[in-house]
Amino acid sequence: MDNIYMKKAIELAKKGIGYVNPNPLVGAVIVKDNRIIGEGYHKIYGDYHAEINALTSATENVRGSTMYVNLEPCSHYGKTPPCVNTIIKSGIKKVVIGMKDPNPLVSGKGINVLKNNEIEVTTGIMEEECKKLNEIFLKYITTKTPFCILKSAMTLDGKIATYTGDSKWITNSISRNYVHELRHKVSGIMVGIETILKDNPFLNTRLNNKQGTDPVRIVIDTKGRIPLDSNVLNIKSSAKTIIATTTLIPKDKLKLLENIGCEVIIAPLKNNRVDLNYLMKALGDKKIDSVLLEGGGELNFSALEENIVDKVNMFIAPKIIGGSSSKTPVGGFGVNLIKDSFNLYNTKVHTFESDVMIEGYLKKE
Ligand code: AOF
Ligand code: ZN
Repeated sequence: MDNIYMKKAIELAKKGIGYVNPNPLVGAVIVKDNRIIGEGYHKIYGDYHAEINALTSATENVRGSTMYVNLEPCSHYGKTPPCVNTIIKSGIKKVVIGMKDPNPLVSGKGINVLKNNEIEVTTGIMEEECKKLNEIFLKYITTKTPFCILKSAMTLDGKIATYTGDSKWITNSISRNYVHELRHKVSGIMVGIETILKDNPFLNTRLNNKQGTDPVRIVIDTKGRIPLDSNVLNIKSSAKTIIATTTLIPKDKLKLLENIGCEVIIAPLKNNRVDLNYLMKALGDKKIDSVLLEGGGELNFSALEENIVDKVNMFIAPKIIGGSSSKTPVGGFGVNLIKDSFNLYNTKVHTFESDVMIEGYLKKE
């Protein structure tokens, strides 16, 4: 039964995807005599926590009941008072927790407070699923740098465009809708200047079935070459555009960009390019907890080399286009030997009709 109610809490938590960053996805269920009498989730950043929403929704007195929550209830005064205080006052008898809160402000303290107040606590229920659900939060809260997902789409013969540069579209519409779900989920989307010059993308979220949240657009532009009429600089969006550049940007171009409301980050140079580790820290300082890296190949290789990538989502479409000069998902210099490959762990294969997507992590669990 514990797993059934925890699954329900996870499902509720997922409703917050795209609205709560950089906070965690949290859902809570209150159970009495094997019946759900309350449920809630964290709906929007800075608003009530899941536990409070579940308690408020209860259809009967919660005294003596059990709360299921995917993340340890908080014990600190943040934007809201500690959830543990409200739980204790409510008369809840038992709290079943998916995972300990990695937030150093909480990290076990919430569990201790509950136990010290004669509340029975069980932890680690569906822990793996709970950690996966909050993989962005886990990375961000412990490192203050964004969780980075490298996404690319290629043909069966490993190309991202034909030799003429045509790339619309490699994958089918279901795969592309999934990518827009990803854009909705993350706080930032990052591309290199070559992608802007070639494709002039909008980098916004366009979902079939609902209004999505646009991620902050981040363009890596070492020399400040971005044209002022680029779509990313002119799009109507609630999210801003950040140009990550270096001192190689002409001063007047910097002024022009700032004048049109663009945020500019001047990063140090590393191998004549934007220092990506510096940039990740700077983005973390701006509360960007996650970045979807949509390449192209040069930037993708630098990102792997600089060790900023956490996860890869590689789409493969059953098409063959050939061309020795056609671009591939990861360019740059490449590694010398197979033993130097960037290996993926915990890989999973997803299918979107005839497209395949391989997901994997750069670090071993
Ligand atoms: C949430 N929603 O449902 C739970 C959270 O910034 P604050 O004051 O809202 O506090 C955020 C911290 O509270 C968060 O980092 C996590 O440690 C804890 N639990 N946060 O936003 C929730 N349960
Ligand atoms: Zn809380």
